[in-house]
Amino acid sequence: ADAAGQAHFDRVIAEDSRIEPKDWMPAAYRKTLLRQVSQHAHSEIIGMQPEANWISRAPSLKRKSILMAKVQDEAGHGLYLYSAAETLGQSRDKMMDDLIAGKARYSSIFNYPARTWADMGAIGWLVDGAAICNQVPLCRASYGPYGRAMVRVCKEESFHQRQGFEILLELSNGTAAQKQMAQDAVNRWYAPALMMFGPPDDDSPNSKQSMAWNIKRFSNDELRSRFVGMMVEQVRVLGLTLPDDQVRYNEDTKKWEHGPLDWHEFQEVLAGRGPCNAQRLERRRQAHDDGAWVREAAAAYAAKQSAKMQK
Ligand code: FAQ
Repeated sequence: ADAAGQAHFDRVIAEDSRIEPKDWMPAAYRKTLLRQVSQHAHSEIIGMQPEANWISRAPSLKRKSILMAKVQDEAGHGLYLYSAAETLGQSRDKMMDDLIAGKARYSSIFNYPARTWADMGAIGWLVDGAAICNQVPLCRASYGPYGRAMVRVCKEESFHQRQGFEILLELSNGTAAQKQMAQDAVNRWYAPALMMFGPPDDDSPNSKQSMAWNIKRFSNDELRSRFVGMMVEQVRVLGLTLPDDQVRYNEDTKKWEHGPLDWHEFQEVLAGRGPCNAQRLERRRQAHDDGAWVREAAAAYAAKQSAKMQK
């Protein structure tokens, strides 16, 4: 069965078609997808925190309702992604246990603090911008449930990015102090946003195989370079600047280049020693404990309903 399964798998990948949950797949394909999709789900859930912290401090009712909607969307993205990961054979409880035990990865970006209201603008513009750039190609990922989840996620992220851009635009056109606050937020989020794309290509152990399996379509550096090109245009409209005087378009390679990034800092954040790692995990543990009664009540209700059905 494995030989036939492998032949089917190889054909599907060669035809750039889709693998579905019940299809045979190589154990390593399942493993790397589970790794990426569960990390992605965790990122959405941990990623709610920097913005949720600002809901009660939003400067107007309109801004507050928009921010609440965005944070709720992130919860929704986490849920579709956990569902996609479950189709690979891992339970949601196990994934959540790994996250709160500090054993699972989530995106480095969410370990940085959101200090001012302008950070809501910078997160939407830069962080969601980077997320879109990375995730649009993932809509074509060879694993069906992941690719399909990405389509809806990307639509919502586009709205998120626009709202962030608009926050920055309004601040940039406000008082000198507001413009400075916007610039300061862009200065702080720029490099961490570039690092969201992962380590440089020659230090990215998973890229080659993931590209061969049509999970990733472009390398980390390729997507990072495209992102810089998008931001260069948009920052002009904002009337702000990128904190990087080495951004340039290389006519020979036809790629955007940027200044050096602090990969030591990236490794520190991945090792759990970023500015907010401990706080983010603690908050998630607390939320998990606080929600225990809801899970218990839902399970008791489901048991009661299924007992009624059997009568
Ligand atoms: N942070 O060999 P590679 C969002 C790890 S967007 C932490 O290059 P790969 C939306 C990597 O896992 C953010 N760890 O790995 C939002 C691997 O370690 P492992 C989520 C990172 O998989 C916005 C090791 O380094 N988006 O949430 C990072 O080929 C606003 C070696 O790396 C996604 O997850 C990092 N930045 O490429 C929500 C997108 N980079 O697993 C709220 C889907 C690398 O072997 C508010 N994921 N590592 O232990 C991907 O596209 C890929 O997994 C990459 C990494 C590109 C992240």
